[in-house]
Amino acid sequence: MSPLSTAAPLRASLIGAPTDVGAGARGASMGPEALRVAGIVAALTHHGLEVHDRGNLSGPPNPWLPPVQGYRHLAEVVAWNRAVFDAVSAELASGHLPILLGGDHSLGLGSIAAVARHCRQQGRKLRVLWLDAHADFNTSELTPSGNVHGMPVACLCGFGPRELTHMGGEAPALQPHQIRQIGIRSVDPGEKRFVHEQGLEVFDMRYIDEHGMRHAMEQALAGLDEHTHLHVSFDVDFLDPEIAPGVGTTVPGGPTYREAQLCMEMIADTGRLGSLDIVELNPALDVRNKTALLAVDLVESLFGKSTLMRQPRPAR
Ligand SMILES: [Mn+2]
Repeated sequence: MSPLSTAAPLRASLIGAPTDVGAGARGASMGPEALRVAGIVAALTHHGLEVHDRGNLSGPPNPWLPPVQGYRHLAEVVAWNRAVFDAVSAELASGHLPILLGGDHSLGLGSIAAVARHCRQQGRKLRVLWLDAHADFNTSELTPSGNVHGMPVACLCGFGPRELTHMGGEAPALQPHQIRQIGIRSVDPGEKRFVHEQGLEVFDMRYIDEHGMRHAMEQALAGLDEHTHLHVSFDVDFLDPEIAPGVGTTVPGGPTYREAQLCMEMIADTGRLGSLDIVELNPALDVRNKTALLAVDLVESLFGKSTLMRQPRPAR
């Protein structure tokens, strides 16, 4: 273990994945650059992190075609997710905290598959917080659209095409009990039944209305210990569209600015954050980059307190 007196700064790596092949609207492909323009590197550096911007991954362009057998752009989604899987795996192996700059939320699949494999190899527990307006638990049979950004949680739990469910070798990458979904307020009817069948723990907006964000987060973060890797998959449409208009699939009635801040601060307080996705930011629909600026502001909260409270990471 590192001596306490020489606590090394937390090293984080930004991985841009400029694609919208999994989405139903074009524009999330511009997300990584909008987050950089909004100052994500300076914000994280300000909080004591050593930030390595790895630039952007590359992959196939968006062919903008209708779904084939229930999936839209499956080959392209697979290619982008493989690139994300490899990049996130490499950062974890070198002891860096990967921050995926999406891109649409189908990329959560490659990112979390890499994190799950890393945790299996290291014998660490994994908890995934899925901050989103949507459950993203569709399958090709249930989905009305075929857009794969509505399916990553189902794929991670083993339901989907083999190329996606087996991204990390073993399938399923995750068990439903490892996931907590927060802010959910738009679920397709068939998807809703499937979420219940699989026993996903969901803190939807009704729950947050009735019990408050503090109680929801206490429940979602319960049971973490020093052996737990916490992954946050932050879909920007989690936020209320009044404050975050720059997303492809706005749903009214999301968390307010203060509720979102509290959510991030409570995650920071655990000191367990090990990896992060920031996805679905769509600059084409934003207003003077305000949604990107808000996302950066919230990500600062996600790291602000934890950098002071965090234990020095073991030397590798
Ligand atoms: Mn999502």
